[in-house]
Amino acid sequence: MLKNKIQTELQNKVNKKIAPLFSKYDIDFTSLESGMKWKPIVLIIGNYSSGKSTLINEIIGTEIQRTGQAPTDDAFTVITSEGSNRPKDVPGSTLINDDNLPFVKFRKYGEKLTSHLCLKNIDSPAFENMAIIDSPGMLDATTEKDRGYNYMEVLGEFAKMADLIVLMFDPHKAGTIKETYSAIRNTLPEKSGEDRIIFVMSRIDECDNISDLVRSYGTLCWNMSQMTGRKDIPHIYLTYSPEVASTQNTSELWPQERTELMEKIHAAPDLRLNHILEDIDRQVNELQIVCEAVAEFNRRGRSLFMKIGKITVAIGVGLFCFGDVLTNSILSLPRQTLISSVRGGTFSLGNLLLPLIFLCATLVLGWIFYNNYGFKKLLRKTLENSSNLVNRENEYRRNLWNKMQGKIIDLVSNSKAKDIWIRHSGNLNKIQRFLEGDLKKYYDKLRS
Ligand SMILES: Nc1nc2c(ncn2[C@@H]2O[C@H](COP(=O)(O)OP(=O)(O)OP(=O)(O)O)[C@@H](O)[C@H]2O)c(=O)[nH]1
Ligand SMILES: [Mg+2]
Repeated sequence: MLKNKIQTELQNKVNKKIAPLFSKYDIDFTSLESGMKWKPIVLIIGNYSSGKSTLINEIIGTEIQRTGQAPTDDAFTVITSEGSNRPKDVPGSTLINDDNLPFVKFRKYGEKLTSHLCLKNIDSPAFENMAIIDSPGMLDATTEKDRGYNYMEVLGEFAKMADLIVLMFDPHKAGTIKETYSAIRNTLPEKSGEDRIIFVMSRIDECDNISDLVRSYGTLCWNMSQMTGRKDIPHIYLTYSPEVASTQNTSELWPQERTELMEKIHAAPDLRLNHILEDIDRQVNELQIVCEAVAEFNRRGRSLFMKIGKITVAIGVGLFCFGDVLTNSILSLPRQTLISSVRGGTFSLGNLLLPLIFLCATLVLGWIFYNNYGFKKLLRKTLENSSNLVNRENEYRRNLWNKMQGKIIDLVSNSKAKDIWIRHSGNLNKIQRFLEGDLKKYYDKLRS
């Protein structure tokens, strides 16, 4: 309950202090917003027939999901307890239009996904504060294209919302883990995403013997080290469903980590607040790097403006004093120059006319030069080498840059010459204060 209170408080703070900045820099805020809104989510993904629905039925204790040897599920099914106010089955079209649910963002994937999305409202106290999502099993790359929506991207979107992702494989398809993993990895926070995913090799009872199992396990480990680039292999849960296991005496023959896996899944809600903090942390850091880059571009624009301005003013003053001397010697106009009128004590306002015209014309030309040439050149040069807009001193900053580069280039290339006067330091301070003050406070609260 205390955690719920902290979550609401944090949500209010983000909406008040940070949300307006996201829209200022044209950064999508909806995923952060929807992430904070709903209950903890466990997402089950993996190859078709790897035992996803069987595991879910086991967790819930009823045959809520259909199971079968051929590809069975072609829909994303959200299973949760929403109370008696909601019907037992809620179609995708309702889900994507309900602002209180985090599925509005799926609207953009169109009718094909909407008709393959649904919510099953079950009567179970354990699921009042938790939802579990069953997903269509992964097929091969060519068949994926026939779904009519970008399956991998949608998977990534679900992964972003999830507090725990269970990635399931069976011994027959241990080699196809890579695509699924890379689809979700990029969507998770850089530093901590790893511990949101658990790897499960299911249906191990179907291995004929231990050496068969070891071979499959070895393939899986090899693929994992290839995709994570790490030598340490994360824990892989080796499980089977006792209810459908094919071998007799399975308990004696095979290791079984099903209970531990179940405990992990049931403990997922506890990770919720931490994940919300990590997500906010990641997105506010993304916002910060965008803000820094735009601020740097504007600073360069102002410094160029000052440089051109100084030269323009120097020329303007020169022409103000001596321009009429020049025209006088060439065209004999004006008859009396400003300097000679001052010297001869015959100065009148009329003597200022031509010098002022010179001065104003120079200033106007300077502005035109800055506007039509200087600023455009600066813009071109900056875009050619945009990566030096911000410091990218470490891996974390470089990754942030890679992720936000497109947005930064968009913002910079759409900026106008007059925009250089927009100061971003106030926004940067706000972001910094939020990261170092508010967010830290919540991390500490969570630890205590
Ligand atoms: N022997 C054995 N069979 C299993 C196990 N888990 C699931 N099965 C069977 O494997 C088949 C596929 O299981 P599902 O739970 O439907 O697999 P899924 O991952 O949901 O598949 P899709 O919905 O098609 O993506 C079913 O016939 C299950 O009865 C297991 O641990 N051992
Ligand atoms: Mg299924």
